[in-house]
Amino acid sequence: MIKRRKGLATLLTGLMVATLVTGCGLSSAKPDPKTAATPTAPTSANAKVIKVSIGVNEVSPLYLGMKKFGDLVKEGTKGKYEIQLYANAQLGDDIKATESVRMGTLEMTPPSTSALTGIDNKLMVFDLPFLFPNAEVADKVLDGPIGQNILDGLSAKGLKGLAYMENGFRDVTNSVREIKSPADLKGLKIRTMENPMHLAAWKAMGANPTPMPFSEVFTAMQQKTIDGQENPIPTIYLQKFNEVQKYATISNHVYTPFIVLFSQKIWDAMPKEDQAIFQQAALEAKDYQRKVSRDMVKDQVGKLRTAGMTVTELTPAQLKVFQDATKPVYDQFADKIGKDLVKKVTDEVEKLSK
Ligand code: TK8
Repeated sequence: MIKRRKGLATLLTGLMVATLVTGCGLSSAKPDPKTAATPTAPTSANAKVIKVSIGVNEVSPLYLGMKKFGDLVKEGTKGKYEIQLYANAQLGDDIKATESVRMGTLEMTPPSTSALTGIDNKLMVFDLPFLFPNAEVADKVLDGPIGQNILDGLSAKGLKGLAYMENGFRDVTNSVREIKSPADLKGLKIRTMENPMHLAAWKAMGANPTPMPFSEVFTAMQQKTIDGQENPIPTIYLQKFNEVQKYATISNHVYTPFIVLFSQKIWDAMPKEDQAIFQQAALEAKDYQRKVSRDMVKDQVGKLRTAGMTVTELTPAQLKVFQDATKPVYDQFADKIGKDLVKKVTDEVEKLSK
């Protein structure tokens, strides 16, 4: 719940202001609205605290994006709210943190959409392999009516969706061998997010997929209970996966959004003018965060090579083999997602890709 923290100084100030404004104590006269003291701008001691659970670390594009969000909210509400960021899934991994937000015991979390398919199957449309050809098309679909409609539908599930930030195009890493074709994946234990389509796609590519929460991935690779994982370049580099992975392949096999979620219960109790500031802050922070993420990808591929990883870039022909291997997943999950939504998204992507 939103908690008010009162420092003693603020309490005294508050009491003094209350005395002046309400007329109790020093004066019994009804305060004259023209001269009544304006409420003091909240200091951090009495700001309303909004806690945010973030699954990745403090140098990730996501953390930087949520910090930007917090700065914009603090500025826009003149310090009435304080956004407190908790990195590395301290308050729970994607699924657990989202459940806390739904219950209203946590204010916010920005998980990967892939972790939420248990809440709303429509989100699985973004897990369709090779759906988006580039980030510009992804932005247009996510920020357009299709993405907004999915955000709006989450309200019925106790989640106020504010915006989509960028997790990004996912690439596969492993500690066993260089991957140039699905055949190279044979028998490799590849960790996936807890999402049925990801499991199916990696099975279709010949791997042995193992779902687990993100916070367990580094240790599992270190202990070799899994051979590899798949995530965008900034996650691979900034979470130091190069320390436990020798090979990376730029497969860009799917684009994952992060979805900025607020507890609907807590949102509904907020003044409308505060809601508007939060919503605008999320939209501005999203644009900032996507740029941070894309700038990082540009130079972190080279940094992974400098750190000793073999980073393989696929030829168009090699990429097509992966695309063909994952095609059956579209039919396999069309009913679960909703055939009309799949068609709407693929038609929109085709139109935007011309
Ligand atoms: C972070 C996760 C993560 C995701 C994954 O909250 O689980 O692999 O890509 O980074 O959402």
